[in-house]
Amino acid sequence: MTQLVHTPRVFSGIKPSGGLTLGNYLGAIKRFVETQETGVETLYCVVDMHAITVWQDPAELRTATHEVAAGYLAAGIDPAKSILFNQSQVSAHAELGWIFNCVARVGWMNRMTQFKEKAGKNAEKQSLGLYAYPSLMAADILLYHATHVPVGEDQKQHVELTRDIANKFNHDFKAPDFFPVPEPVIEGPATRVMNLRDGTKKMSKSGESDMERINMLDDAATIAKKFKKARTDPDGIPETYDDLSDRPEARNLVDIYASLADKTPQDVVAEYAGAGWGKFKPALADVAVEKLAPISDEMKRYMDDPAEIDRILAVGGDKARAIADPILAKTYDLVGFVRPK
Ligand code: AQP
Repeated sequence: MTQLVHTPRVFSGIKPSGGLTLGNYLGAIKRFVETQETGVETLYCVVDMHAITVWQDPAELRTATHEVAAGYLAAGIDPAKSILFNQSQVSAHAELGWIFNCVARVGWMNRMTQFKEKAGKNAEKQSLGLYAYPSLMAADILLYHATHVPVGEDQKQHVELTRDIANKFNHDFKAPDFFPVPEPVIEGPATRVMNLRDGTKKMSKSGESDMERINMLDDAATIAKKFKKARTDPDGIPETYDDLSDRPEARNLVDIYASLADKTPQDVVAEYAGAGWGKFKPALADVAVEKLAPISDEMKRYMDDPAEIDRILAVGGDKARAIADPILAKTYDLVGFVRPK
């Protein structure tokens, strides 16, 4: 239905809440680049307004915004092919986000597992923004009438909530098909890269210990050390991938290898069947360094020239506003807001 009335358009974002991790790269950026090359219209955002849902030191937020933008560019996002910008440059995100706060129901927000995980036992002390985060994310996507949202597994529930918001808005304001009902696109062997110290938790920028994640700016020696110390079990690589189903740490390392090497996890298991970790971990570190070093070198080059990053983001912001402003104006008309004609 959606595809019949809306031209395919892809939106996704990454929040600058710290340095980029291998999870962000494999679960998001690598796939964003592949999507860009299919020729579909793509918008990629540094979602800085989401970052401040937890405290960010202002200077560190600026640096992290530059790092995420540098990560996009270094990995192959081409500003001539994709619209690359940071969220706070397009004020329509906040404006549509407010409308969606009035469409979404408190009960829907209460079901969001990411809030529960992040808030833990201290829900009362979290910012209201952290709780409302998913309706701002719905605005990010629907402001551009995006039809497809490539994300990691952890964001699936938020895209589903975006679908609910789109449907409710279209229904309440008697505007069938005004907002597309977007599809989450969750593909590949690394849709959920796990923490290197605990295979039941995902790898996060803001995880407690640096040893639990690979940062995109880690050097070769650090990458090798982190994989060497990654938690595993006494068994090595089994005969089949299915044998890894209840071995989360071991499966995670195989999945990371597969995604980096552009192989299937089944092929990786077949190649290393019977090998111990003493053989597999150095091979994993080698493939990681081979794939990540050129990206991190390029990231550093961009980060040495923040004015160039700012220029690219400003151009992207102009292009994003050109799509967003008419959609927001139409939304205001549907809601009944009076605005200058
Ligand atoms: N571990 C992961 N595996 C696969 N995909 C991941 N993504 C994040 N972590 C993994 C995907 O990266 C995109 C951007 O995510 P984000 O930075 O906006 O938010 P997040 O998912 O909350 O990321 P972090 O690293 O866990 O940040 P913090 O620690 O600050 O909350 C999304 O598509 C996400 O799925």
